[in-house]
Order: sequence, then structure tokens, then C-alpha cells
Amino acid sequence: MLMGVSEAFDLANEAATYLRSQLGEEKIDIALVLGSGWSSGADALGEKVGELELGDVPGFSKPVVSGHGGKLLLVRTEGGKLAAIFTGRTHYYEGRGVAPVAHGVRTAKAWGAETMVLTNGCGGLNPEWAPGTVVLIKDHINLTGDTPLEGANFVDLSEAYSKRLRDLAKDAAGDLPEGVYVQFRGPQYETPAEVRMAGILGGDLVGMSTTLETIAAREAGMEVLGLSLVTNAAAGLSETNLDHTEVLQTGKDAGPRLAALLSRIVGKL
Ligand code: 8IG
Repeated sequence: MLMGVSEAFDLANEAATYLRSQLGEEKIDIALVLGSGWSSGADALGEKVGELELGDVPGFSKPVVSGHGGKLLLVRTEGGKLAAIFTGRTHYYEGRGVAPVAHGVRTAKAWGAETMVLTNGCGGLNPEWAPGTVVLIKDHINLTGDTPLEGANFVDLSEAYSKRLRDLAKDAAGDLPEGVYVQFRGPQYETPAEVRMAGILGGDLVGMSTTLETIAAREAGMEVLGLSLVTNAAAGLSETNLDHTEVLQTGKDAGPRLAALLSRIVGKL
């Protein structure tokens, strides 16, 4: 059975209650989701003050894709903020509906977070963005045909990815390129024709996450920062075919650089 929105909020509150009791912190400031390639950021973000298995938290399940961890870490950032780090996410392509996809974001909000940092690994359309390039998400196109919202809930997405946080990230990390992220349902990668379509529509990045989480975060009134690691040229744009193990390798190679970048940015939030 798919979950309705009011049950989803109940479950997020239950998860937040569990996290408060297990970790002894009444409220967090920031939450981060670390996607493909970003997991080494977890240890670099500050002093670790708590850790638990996400699979033990109400509403979360064990991760399914190799390269996607399943822990929640609590850290004190350089800027003195309390940040919860989700090392992994539930993807829409798992086929369990939108509620599990939005659960991390809603739990973070129920625990008091006002800032949501969403990271991912993705394919790049811009030939200047070699694998390993980090791109700030400036906007998105949600091609899943789905939404975590229900009913007449006309959430404004005019500035889904906060200009303020993008400017702050550029100040902290040096000039980062910006792009439009297109979420496909997956789990198959795109055909070259679908990648061309994404480009014609105004997309710069193709991936399988983030947009549904951003919608849930904006509904919750959180400010969103989106960071994409280009792990591969999108299908049809390079000589080679796409391969998940190569994607993982690019993430691994970029690890230390991403960790430094993320900690500089998060330290300023
Ligand atoms: I990592 O090229 C990663 N995730 N849809 N396309 C889509 N998702 C991705 C890709 C990609 N690379």
C-alpha cells in the first residue's frame, strides 16, 4: 500500500522523536543527503557527535545500490551548526512510491532543520564538464511525472534552489558552474535520444534523484542547496558506454576533493 501525505508526516515525526531520543539533540540546523560519489564528505564535515544505522530509524529501509551507504551521522560543523548527514537515499526507481523518497527530507524538517543540502552523482550534457566536475543545481526539470505532494498544494518553485545558498557556495568554494538538473525515473540510464531531449528542454545534467526531495523540502519551507557531481558524460556524448562501476570509480577518485569542497561550503551555512 502506498502511503498518504498525512501518514508520511506522522512517520517523519516518529522518526524525529526516535532520533532525538537516540542522539540527545533536540534540534538540528542542517541536513545533508550524500549521493553517489559524495560519501567521503561525511567524515570531513566537522566533529562527529553521533551515528546510527538509518535502517533502525522509523520509515527508513536498507540501501539497495552498492555505493550508497545507509547511516545517519550527526556532526558539529566549523560554523558551529548541527548537521545530520544521510549517507544514502531511497530512490524513486525502487518503485515504493514517493513517500519513502521524501522521508529523509521530512524527517530532517521534523527534527528542526531549516537547510537541506542535496547531493548526487549524475550524467553531464556540457562537454566542458569532465567527469569529476561539481555543478551547482540552479533549477530542475522533474520528468518522473510524480510528486510527493497531494491535493491542492500549489507550492511555489520559482526559486527551488536558493540563490542565497548558491552564492554562498560559490564564495566558499570558488566559482562553481551552475546547471539545470533533469530527473528521469530510471533505473536504466537514458538513450542518446533522451539525452538530446533533455538538452533541448534546457537540461544540463541527467540523474535519478533530487527533484522529488527538493519539492518536499520546499513544501516544508526549507532552503535547498543542490550539488551534482558529474560522474560521466550523458549517454551518446562520449565514445564509451555507461557502466555503474566506472561511475563508482569516478566518485571514489573525486572523494577527497569533494570532501574538502563540501566542508568549506557547509562550514559557511
Ligand atoms: I552517477 O548518466 C549517474 N546517475 N539518469 N543518467 C542518469 N542518472 C545517472 C547518470 C546518468 N549517471
